[in-house]
Amino acid sequence: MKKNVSLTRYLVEQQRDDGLIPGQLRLLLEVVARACKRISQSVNKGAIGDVLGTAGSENVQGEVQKKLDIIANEVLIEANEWGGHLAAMASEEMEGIYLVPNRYPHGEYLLMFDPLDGSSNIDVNVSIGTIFSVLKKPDGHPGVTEQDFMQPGSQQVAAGYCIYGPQTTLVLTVGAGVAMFTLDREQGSFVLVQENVRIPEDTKEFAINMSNMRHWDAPVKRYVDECLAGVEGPRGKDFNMRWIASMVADVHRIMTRGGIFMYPWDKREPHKPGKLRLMYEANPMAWLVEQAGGAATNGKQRILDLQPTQLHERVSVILGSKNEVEKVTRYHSEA
Ligand code: P6P
Repeated sequence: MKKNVSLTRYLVEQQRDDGLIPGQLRLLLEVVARACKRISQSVNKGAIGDVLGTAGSENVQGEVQKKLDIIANEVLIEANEWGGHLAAMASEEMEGIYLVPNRYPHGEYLLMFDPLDGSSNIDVNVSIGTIFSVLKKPDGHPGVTEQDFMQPGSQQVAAGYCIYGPQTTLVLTVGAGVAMFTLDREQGSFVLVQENVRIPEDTKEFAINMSNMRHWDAPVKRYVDECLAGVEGPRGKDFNMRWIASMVADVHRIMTRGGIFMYPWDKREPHKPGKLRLMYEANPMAWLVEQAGGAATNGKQRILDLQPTQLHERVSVILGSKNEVEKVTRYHSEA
């Protein structure tokens, strides 16, 4: 891998060499990266920057908003609205879509994001992150409506996340594999640290919130029980467990060393298909994982094949090492 390649150079070379990144999309990705840099600066200030704690408001999901949720959302809106590459945006923190104001030029892309995922970890200094997904606006009609966003994850043209942890690292795909860029604060730019990321097809590490065990469906219980049975059980090997309760951090671990992440449907709120959001959490993460050789289903179907009907719809998520995801999915089909 070439040394000291900036995100800009990487994107220019990808644009020039394989044409996967049209100029407008390259511009969009650079703007999102710059916004993530600014969010990282706010996150890193913590109490010093008076950015911790709640904002005293709730988002459309009825979740208490943290100050940093609102800051991150505003940074992404302000950074992206004037560039001319977007037609509209959508965010976990906003009920409806955000149309680019008429005073700015409009482009052909739709940007969705969870501006700061893992908010419950902000005040306790545990890694959090920004997740984003890019679609193309459907042709054939002027203006943009929420219906234009209702595209399956397989239609994404770019997806990524930025994890604000010991390093600030941007992880990105445009459909030609996954690359990772770590922020060099001295240069002020993201530097390529890994390309062609591969997730091992097998693993000994599973991630799920075990406190919900009594609410799980039988296939999930069967899978986790077999992991817990260890080397004496049907799996013939011992497993380790991790749960950071920050999807970006749990997924980054899987992108780095393999594993399986599960936030499945459970009996607590049976009318909801799951906790995580399809459009701006599950879809971008599912594409990244698949591009790195992993798999992602809702227990029954490939996540990227799901046809969305609502902007903030939820979904059951099982993703990571291919052979483990296939096992859990098979258990659902056998149930
Ligand atoms: P629980 C964070 O709030 C989040 O949306 C994901 O980042 C994370 O994986 C999950 O919820 C954690 O949920 O129920 O374990 O707190």
